[in-house]
Amino acid sequence: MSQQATEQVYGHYIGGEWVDGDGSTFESQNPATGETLATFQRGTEDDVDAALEAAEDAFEEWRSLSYIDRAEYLWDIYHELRDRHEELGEIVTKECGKEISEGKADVTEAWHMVEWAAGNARHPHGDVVPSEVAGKDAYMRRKPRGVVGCITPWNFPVAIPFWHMAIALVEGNTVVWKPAEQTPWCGQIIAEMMDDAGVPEGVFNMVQGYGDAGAAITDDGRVDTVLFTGSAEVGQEIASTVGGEPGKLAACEMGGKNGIVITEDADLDIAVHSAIMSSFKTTGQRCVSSERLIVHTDIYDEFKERFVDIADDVAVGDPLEESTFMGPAIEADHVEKIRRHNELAVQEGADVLVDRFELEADEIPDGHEDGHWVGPFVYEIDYETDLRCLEEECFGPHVAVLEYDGDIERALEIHNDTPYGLAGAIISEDYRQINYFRDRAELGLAYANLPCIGAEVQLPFGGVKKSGNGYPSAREAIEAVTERTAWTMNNSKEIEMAQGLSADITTSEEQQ
Ligand code: UN1
Repeated sequence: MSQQATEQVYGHYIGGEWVDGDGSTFESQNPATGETLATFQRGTEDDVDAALEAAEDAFEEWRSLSYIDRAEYLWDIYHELRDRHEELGEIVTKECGKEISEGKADVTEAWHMVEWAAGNARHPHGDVVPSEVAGKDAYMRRKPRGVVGCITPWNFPVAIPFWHMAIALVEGNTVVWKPAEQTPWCGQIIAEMMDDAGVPEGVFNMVQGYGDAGAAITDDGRVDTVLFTGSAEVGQEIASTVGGEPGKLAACEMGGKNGIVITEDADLDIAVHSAIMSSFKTTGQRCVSSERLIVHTDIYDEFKERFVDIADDVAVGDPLEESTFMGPAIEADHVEKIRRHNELAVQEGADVLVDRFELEADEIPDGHEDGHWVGPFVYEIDYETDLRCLEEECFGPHVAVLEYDGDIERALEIHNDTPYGLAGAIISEDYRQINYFRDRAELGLAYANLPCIGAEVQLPFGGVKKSGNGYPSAREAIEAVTERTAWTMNNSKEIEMAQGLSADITTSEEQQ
């Protein structure tokens, strides 16, 4: 599929073939203009069934290849992602509305992950473990789990699929993937890359569609591991269904209600810059975006003034323009969800500092009147423990400024008072405060003197509490798609046991 929208209806990719479904279709739309980009088959249980069968059939042959041979297919994809950087970055921007530097960064993050997974094929795997018994060699070895079901979100429509699939494939699993229904065009392109790279039939399968197709994947007994990145509601449902099935595993990375602690010892330039980036980049639609700024009373007024000044002014506009800071929200329903969160804050007593929810007509670029526009919403509220607006993720440019008085312990109390625990940051010049935050913040991803967005692929990615179980991305994902075997081999002709256990077999005759 090229960059031009066409009349064609794009299908699923199952068992190495492009296939149509039952004829029902859906469209991908550009959230900045409302224009239709392309039409796709909408997957059903039958399509998922065929994809799972293909994945199961392909598993034995795929697992029997060496790591290095499996990785070889991915190197082709790595080069294609790099060669088509500009073009694919634009497609990401057109389909999910992220401004163009973010569209391109999404593609860059994808090839970083492919590079990590394919490069890892040549690295040592597992451990040689000493045995108590000199004649024994013990190793830790890994085996692929089998069929991996991947469900990915729209906000990183190229990067996150590779977080899941690059590692699952190199480790010897086969894959059935459902891209987000908002970004099927990116899904189509990734499937074309797998096809071009000659990935053997059935090893990689893609079914386009909605949550019903996703559920058909995650609920099926043929799936050994589910890799999910997306909302907490769906993730929790998957984790609880899959958790009840012996032998099956779900690695889920979900949302956050991320906070930035700005102490009395903060450098305010760094504080304001980090807070603006974390709250409004990607129009607040990152699971690592920040929705709570926890600011010490000594610097509160100055921080607030500077933050509000910029929030009032950040450039919302055509995401294809390099001068744009924030593109649109993904879809009309999401704009409504953001509206409800803004209203909830007001109902709970918020004092609104910036309300650009309804943008001025001249802020909306020409020809983009049908886009899903929304601007920053900033409010202050007295911190209390049971405020829903401080607990529920909005996933938009919606942020609370909270004043605290006291020491770093107090800041952490407020910071940790959320059901989530994905990403967060501290802004301070005092290393003791920084280290306290590092050790006590309930988070999977923690930053000092930086925004809380922008994790690199070679780091673990994932959260604690309601945010997930910390598997997806790089090394940790290997745990989710493989089984470990503790393998011990005897080099002696005698059997000798550990722990002093007797290996003697006595007979009843010897007993008498
Ligand atoms: C997400 O927000 O859903 O750390 C993923 C980051 C990106 C990934 C974010 N590397 O901001």
